[in-house]
Amino acid sequence: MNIGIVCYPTFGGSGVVATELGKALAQRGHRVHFITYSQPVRLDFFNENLFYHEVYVPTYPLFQFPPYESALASKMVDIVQNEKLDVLHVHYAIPHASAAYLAKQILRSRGIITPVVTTLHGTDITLVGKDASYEPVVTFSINQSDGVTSVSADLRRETYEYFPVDHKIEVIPNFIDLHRFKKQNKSHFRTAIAPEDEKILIHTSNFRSVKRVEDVLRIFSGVRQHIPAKLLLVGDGPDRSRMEKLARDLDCQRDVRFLGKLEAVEEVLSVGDLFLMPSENESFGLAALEAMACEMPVVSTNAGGIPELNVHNVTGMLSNIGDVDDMVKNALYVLDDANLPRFKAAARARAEEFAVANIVPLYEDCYERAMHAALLQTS
Ligand code: GMT
Repeated sequence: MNIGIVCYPTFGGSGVVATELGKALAQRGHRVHFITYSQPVRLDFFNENLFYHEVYVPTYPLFQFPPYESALASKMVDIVQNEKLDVLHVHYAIPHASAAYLAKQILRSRGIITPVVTTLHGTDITLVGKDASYEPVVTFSINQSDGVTSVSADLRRETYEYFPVDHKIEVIPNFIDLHRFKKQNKSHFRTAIAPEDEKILIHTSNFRSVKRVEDVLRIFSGVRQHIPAKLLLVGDGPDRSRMEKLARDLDCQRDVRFLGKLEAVEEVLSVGDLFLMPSENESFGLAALEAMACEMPVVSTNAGGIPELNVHNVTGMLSNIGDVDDMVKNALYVLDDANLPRFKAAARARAEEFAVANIVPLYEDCYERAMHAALLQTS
């Protein structure tokens, strides 16, 4: 198949999933064309089936907001027509699904049928999409797609609850490259971080309020009152300096390291004993899946789609949002040497269920059905 993928190319779950999907599809023999405003961060190797087309947004003094959506739709038209794409797969509804709708109509006027698959990733529905400024466009473009997927059953439920969507939504969860994400021998790194063999807790995120990084620090502070421990924080974002201050206020700054954004996150995850995800909302929780693949159990909230990944008392533990005391209790339970080995093994085993080979064929089937649906509409 000749597939076009549209996504946000920077760090962030939806862009990572889209890029990894494109790479996996290329390895399975499909030709994949990325259409984005800059090179996706994980698209960092050569493969004869992978192509990248940059969306250029010309600016003009009149434009307070350069019209990205128009430039994107025009680029989609160009690539679909000239590269003879069979399907367009857009990740994150805003503004990709509506730009795809526009491109589809333009192509149709030229006699070209273009099936569009839209994947909902989370905040495009739970945070941004619900806003009245976007809702009508989001609803319309979801309903106009030929295939719609969501990354968890919970996100599908939320979409039906908050949007007048009459389209069937198929759940296709996030997936993981188990060859890249596996526990590596990083004993020198572990010794440098935890010279007294302290337990290592890890959190990775974009440091936005939905991640509740404050709870990460409070959980760590509570754990440290009972056992020696270290905390590694990977990522960066708006809340970082406030969190650095909070670490000092909680007097645990000597045991907390802010590592910033990292490409090789799997190397850090390889030294961890417990992953913390106290998010307010999380449609799936890709960061937790990456940690689990590296044999880290997860103490998380039961928000959104997290329980569809993290199985309570098997791969980790679940608590209500904001219940820091419960998460401290759960973390101590998981980290107990009598429990930790079984949690670690179960975390990896659960992650293996989300292997590329199990999930990517679901997208291939979805493309086939979308192509069929688009053809039916025109006959
Ligand atoms: O987590 C983020 O804030 C980034 C966000 C994104 O859209 O890039 O991630 C969302 O999509 C990921 C991939 O499908 C999911 O694993 C994340 O759970 C989801 N984040 C939220 O729902 C907050």
